[in-house]
Amino acid sequence: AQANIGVVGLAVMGSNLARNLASRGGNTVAIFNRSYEKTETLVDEHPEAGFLPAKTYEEFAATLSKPRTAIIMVKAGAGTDAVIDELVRVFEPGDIIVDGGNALFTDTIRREKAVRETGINFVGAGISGGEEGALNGPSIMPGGSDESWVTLGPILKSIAAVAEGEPCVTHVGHDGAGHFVKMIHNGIEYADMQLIAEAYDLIRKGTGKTPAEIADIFAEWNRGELESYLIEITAEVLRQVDASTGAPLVDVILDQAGAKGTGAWTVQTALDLGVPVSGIAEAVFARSLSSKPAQRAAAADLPGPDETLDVSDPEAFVEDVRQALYASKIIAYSQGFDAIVAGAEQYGWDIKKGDIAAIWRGGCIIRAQFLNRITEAYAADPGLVALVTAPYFADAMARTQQAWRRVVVAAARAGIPSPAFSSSLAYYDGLRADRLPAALVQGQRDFFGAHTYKRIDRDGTFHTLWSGDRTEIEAVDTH
Ligand code: NBP
Repeated sequence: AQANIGVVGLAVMGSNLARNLASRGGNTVAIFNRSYEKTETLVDEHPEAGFLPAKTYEEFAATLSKPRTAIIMVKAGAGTDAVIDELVRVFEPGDIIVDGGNALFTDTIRREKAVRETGINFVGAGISGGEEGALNGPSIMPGGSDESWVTLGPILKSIAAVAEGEPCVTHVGHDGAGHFVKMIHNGIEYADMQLIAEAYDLIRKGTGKTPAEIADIFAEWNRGELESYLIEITAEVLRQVDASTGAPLVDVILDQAGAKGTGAWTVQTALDLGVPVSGIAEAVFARSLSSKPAQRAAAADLPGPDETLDVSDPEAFVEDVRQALYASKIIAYSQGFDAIVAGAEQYGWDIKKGDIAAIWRGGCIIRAQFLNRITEAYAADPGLVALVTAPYFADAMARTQQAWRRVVVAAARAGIPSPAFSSSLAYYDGLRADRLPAALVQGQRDFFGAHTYKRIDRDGTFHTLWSGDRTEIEAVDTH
């Protein structure tokens, strides 16, 4: 028997993806793992899948029909490089190697270039949805060549999540485009989670409601425009009671958030591209701050405000927080799409923004009702300069911005940290400002570094002779 697809790496993600390929996709699946016990276990536990196990890379290659297609699901980094070397050794020109791990997109660009020289196709594919998604349908963001998409497309469509009848997979763009978009997805996920956490914190401190009561609020929000997987699971987490203490679980979990690095990658990349992804950055920094127990302990006695959050009308306050959350969330997505646009320009990818929003509607962690609105916005105007300015989102800002301001003011007065809410609002006000104090910054730069400036009233580049008689001269722009 021959397999039409293979999976290398049978830890939790790889095993689940292999089972999905067999059960939902109806594929014949060859499987390989560095240590053979994992392969044996998977075959034994899932006879229904009809897996074709291989003990060596040679056997794995011999089991696959041509063009051979294999998905790597191993620990990102050196493990991925090691597996690619082995597959290149046993595969032939025209075959396809897919990396489904969480690779940094620049690694994917490097690998694609190196593998292409052997005549083999290399596809970096972002796969989102965790273990559950891998088994029942993830959102898949493949890059790579058009040629590989011909073979790979139908296979990936057979295992992807389905949203409103459409499989949540599209050929994102060449080489590292898929892993780039997956990285931005994770960045947005960081922002979304932080915003939800800030909303919870403000409601709890402002109204004294219990986590279980706040769970009901989130469940209610999940029936409206905020409907999303993250809002849904937030209600579940808040409702959970700790078995050993009887306390709400959220109260016994140590308040130090971990991170695996994809949020930081997004921010580092955005800094390189010059894109202000401030909501995502604040979310990454908020996790970093939470995980500094020594600094937090040392600062615990620093003075705070005299007032506490005094909410006279809890229902109105909760509604304000809901609107602040929605407005901030729009900013986070708008910034994430700005980063996609800038990345596409920098790396020469033809990325269809509306299609990206469409494949995020199912399977992945940020799946949400409002992604349809994003797809519509880019369909109506493919050259949209900022998502937040599209009519639907501009209307949403008009509707929510006053509540958003009330929430940020209340949080600041009561000393409740809300970095993502407040930085998103500052970004929004920065975008819409008629004049920015960037003019003064330009003046400062010209003063100490002769960096020159432009004028609003005539063309050219200018410099003031700050250490001389302070007259202005026309300068040659060397910057
Ligand atoms: P792990 O990231 O824990 O990796 C374990 C697998 O890598 C095992 O199969 C292991 O083989 C194999 N491996 C390693 Br480590 N080094 C190897 C090498 N040099 N040669 C061959 N195989 C090697 O597995 P996972 O948690 O299933 O994640 C797989 C990928 O999916 C990762 O890139 C991860 O970042 C990504 N991921 C994505 C999501 C998501 O939501 N999208 C969630 C979790 C993970 P062994 O059994 O012989 O040690």
